[in-house]
Amino acid sequence: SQTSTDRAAVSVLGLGAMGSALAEALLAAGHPTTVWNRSPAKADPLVAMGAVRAATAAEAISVNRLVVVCLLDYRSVHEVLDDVAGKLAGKTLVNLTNGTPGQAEEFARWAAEHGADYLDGGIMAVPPMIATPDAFLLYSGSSGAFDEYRETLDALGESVFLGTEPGQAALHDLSLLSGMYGMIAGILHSFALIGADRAETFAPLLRRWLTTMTAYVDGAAAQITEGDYTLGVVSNLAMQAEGYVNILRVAEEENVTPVLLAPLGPLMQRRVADGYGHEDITGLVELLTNQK
Ligand code: FVH
Repeated sequence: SQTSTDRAAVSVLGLGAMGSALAEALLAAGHPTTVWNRSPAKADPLVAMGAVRAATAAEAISVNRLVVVCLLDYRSVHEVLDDVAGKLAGKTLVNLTNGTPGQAEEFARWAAEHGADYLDGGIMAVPPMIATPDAFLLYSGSSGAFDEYRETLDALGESVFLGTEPGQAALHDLSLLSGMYGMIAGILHSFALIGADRAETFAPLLRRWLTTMTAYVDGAAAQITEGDYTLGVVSNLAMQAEGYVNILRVAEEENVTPVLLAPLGPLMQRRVADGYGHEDITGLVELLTNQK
């Protein structure tokens, strides 16, 4: 079995809820871990677990070749790293901060200008899921960095490499989050409709229904790939558009604002009016793209 000194040493910048979970997972997997946070007290529990405290971001970067950054946003990443850019030459920077593909690409260029190998990442987990089988992390950018540090990154959750375009991890991350927030919008609306009195008995029904309906994703992907929205259609759009009117009507009757669900109705009606009522609802994706 490996001792802690066999494992790559890592510096973690940013010890919020997520950065702390990442540092804890690295420590648990036997990686010598140096930690830094703007508010120093957040390092205390990790130091008690065996982490080394760095007094400054510059010190954290200096002591290890692998530097993991997990801050609130790209503004904070620049606030922390711009002043210490001179220390980045020869380092591998893994940035797990949420951002857009454009921000990731800009940051990859910035890192290259300062001599750092760059891997951008998106974390598909909440902090308690880190290092459990449910967690997966998306990466894109330097394939050399991914290959060299994959084992280390696997300590955080399953590592999924999406290629050398730095923006791909962010694009996948934000697309997955878009799916999640769309689902949350539906969940919030349905709870508002059912009311607080029935929330507890309604929850298992909602969970069962949503879990079953996620099978739609695979059929939709096949239809979108083929550009054929009649493939395997079982619930045609014209029928769904009629039923959707009732979803908006009951919201009005129950005094629930339809604001989260309303935009879908006119899109369905438009697609039906355009002659696609016999297709699956997936065809709406054509109304969503090329909107500039
Ligand atoms: N927590 C979650 O559920 C999600 C799961 C998916 C990935 N996200 C992203 O992870 C990034 C960090 O999120 P977090 O949960 O750790 O966020 P906080 O607990 O709020 O910690 C924020 C850290 O950022 C530091 N920070 C903020 N602004 C600055 C700045 N100007 N200069 C230096 N550091 C800054 C903050 O420091 P402090 O307030 O403790 O001093 C925390 O370390 C994020 O991109 C999520 O979208 C999490």
